[in-house]
Amino acid sequence: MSNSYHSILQQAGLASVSGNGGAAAPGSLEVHTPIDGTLLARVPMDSSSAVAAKIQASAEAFLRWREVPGPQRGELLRRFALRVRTDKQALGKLISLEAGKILSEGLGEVQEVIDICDFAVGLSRQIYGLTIASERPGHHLLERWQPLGPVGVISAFNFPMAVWAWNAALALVCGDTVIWKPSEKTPLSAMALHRLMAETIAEFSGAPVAISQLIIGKRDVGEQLADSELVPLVSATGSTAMGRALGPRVAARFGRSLLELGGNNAAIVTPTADLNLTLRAVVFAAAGTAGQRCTTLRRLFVHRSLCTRLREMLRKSYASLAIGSPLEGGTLIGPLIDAASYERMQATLAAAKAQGATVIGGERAAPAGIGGGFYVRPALVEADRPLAVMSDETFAPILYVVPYDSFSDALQMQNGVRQGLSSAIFTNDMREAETFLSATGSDCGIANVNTGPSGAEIGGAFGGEKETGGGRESGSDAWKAYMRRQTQTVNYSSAVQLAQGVEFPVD
Ligand code: UN1
Repeated sequence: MSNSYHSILQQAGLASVSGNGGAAAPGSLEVHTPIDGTLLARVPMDSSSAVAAKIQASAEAFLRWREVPGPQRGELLRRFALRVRTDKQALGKLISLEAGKILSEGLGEVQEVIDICDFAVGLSRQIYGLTIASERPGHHLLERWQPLGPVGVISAFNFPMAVWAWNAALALVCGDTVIWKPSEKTPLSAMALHRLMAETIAEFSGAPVAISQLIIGKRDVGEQLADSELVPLVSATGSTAMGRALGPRVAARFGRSLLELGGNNAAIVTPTADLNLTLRAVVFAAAGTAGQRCTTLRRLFVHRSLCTRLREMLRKSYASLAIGSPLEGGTLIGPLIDAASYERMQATLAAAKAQGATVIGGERAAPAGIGGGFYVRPALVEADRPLAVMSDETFAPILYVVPYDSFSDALQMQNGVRQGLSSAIFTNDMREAETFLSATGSDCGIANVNTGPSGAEIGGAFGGEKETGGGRESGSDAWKAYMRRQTQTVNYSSAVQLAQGVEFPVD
């Protein structure tokens, strides 16, 4: 392994799992960098009895953690965020190395971790309930939020730190404990971040160390979390196929799931759009992160009067995108995560061609000095109407560009897919913008005006409708998903009074 990779692992506190020359135990998890395929580490996986023990320890830790006052729980998150700030560079580089994101996006992801912790610190003093008007004299009706229990968090490779943090920061201040199963493609990012949390907890008196657990493994580990009656909530980010398998398993035991699944995000470009602004926003949203965000822009509907012009602008801009190692300054497009992802992209482009589209780009790229890795030139797919292939999410940089004639057609095309995560409109027409944001407009969880569908701030609730799974994480009142709602009635009169005027005289 190159010295630079080794030093990234070392700076992130992972020297012990790397650099052993591949002499690790059989059956352990191999981690390769998507940059050039180098083996970074062989990580030990948790056996099913180890997973069961961690779930049990989490359930026991919950019994103590739920009694710690909210603001003190917030103090734990404040201290954790200080550590993350100190290690931001090291963690950002590790994300680049393990997930292939360009450094600025790796650092941006660590910033999301910090931001949600700050949010959670504030939240820890704002877990408000309600006082409700009682229909009975001398009665007090309340709604109160109680800690829920151990929360399972299953995260995806493309946000190997932030997705856990959105869940864990809220869950921990809500008095829950957390059991994290990261993607098997990115366990190192999880180990590095979780180590900081474990150290923070160890130095924090009053917090049992088991309130935050990390389990490394494959699908069977996720299934164990899904099936455990000790885990009242499983929050899972990943493909729709994963959610379709997981959701019913959790529901079968009446557990709750919070699902963030596939997106198939669109943007509409109307005649009054500022084209320079639109171009910049579209190229980041569609090609940034090599098309591997669930909020990535995949479908662009452009008013026919602008379509030729915007297609030309996009072709020119795409041709100049710097493809290469995500660790190099100046690179805008890093590698796809693996060979399977590359194959799926090529299959989708072949299908688009077969359905009559013109494909520009999409071919494998070989950045100078890198032997290995699956780099691609981001693809533009120009079609005259929506194609069958556009109804599925391909987790790669493919942007379909389709003209529209009437605004209502554009809206219909944008909403006409099974997924409902994010959406955008580029316009300076107030009526179009407001219609897009109205009940008859975008049907997605996120709707933006003059900014792309990706790169959401943590302050808003994050998630989407339809096959995206309906879950909401991160800001706004998403914290309520991590708590148990309790309606409380207190009778401070000296008489028994039944609701609805029911009479039941007893001697
Ligand atoms: C994801 O791709 O899984 O809005 C989440 C964004 C990020 C989150 C993406 N804040 O692009």
